[in-house]
Amino acid sequence: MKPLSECRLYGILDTGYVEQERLVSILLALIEGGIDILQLRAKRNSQEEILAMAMEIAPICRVAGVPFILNDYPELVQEAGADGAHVGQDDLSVAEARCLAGPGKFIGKSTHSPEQASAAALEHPDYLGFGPLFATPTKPDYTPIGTEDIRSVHAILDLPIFCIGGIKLSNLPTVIASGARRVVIVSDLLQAGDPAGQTAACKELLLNC
Ligand code: TZP
Ligand code: MG
Repeated sequence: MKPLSECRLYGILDTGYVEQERLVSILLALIEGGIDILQLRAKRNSQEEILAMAMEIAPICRVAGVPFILNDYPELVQEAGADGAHVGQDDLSVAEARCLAGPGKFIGKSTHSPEQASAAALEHPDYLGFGPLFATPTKPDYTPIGTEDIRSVHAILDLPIFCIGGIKLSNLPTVIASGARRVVIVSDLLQAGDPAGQTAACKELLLNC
């Protein structure tokens, strides 16, 4: 499995964009395009549905060498065969999530300001999400934080930081020029006419920075 330090492009299978029947075909397209790490984010599905989807996704990611992260539900990580869980500011602490997910699993944490990022780093997650940089329909209730703090957060914190929120192929050069090394892209990959091609184009920009 790819180490997190080598992961640059984080894809999310968000069931708000992808209906269950298309999950696997979109996943295969994201893998073909070169995503380095994948999350299942299913805010409106039951725990049983999430487990069923995760058990379908996990072996595909395993074969591809792509770490597979569950949004929320660290307690399902073992049963689902996932590689970790992602928690938000209002969720369990990193330590609690780690305890539930079990040894050797990744725990990531969302942050929405430099202060939250510094505080979260003290919990020793395996990686941070930092954003939303821009307004995004995927997380509509959050105020965008812009790109100006990206460089300073990277200068202070020594762990993988994935910038997130409203990032698209079209604005990725600006995000990279602002200091980002890793990004999460959701809707711009899932809604693309050619998700594999869109993923590959984003990956190429990240590899050249
Ligand atoms: N957390 C902060 S922004 C966001 C999440 C889950 C959504 C990112 O989605 P998109 O479609 O790439 O803007
Ligand atoms: Mg959460």
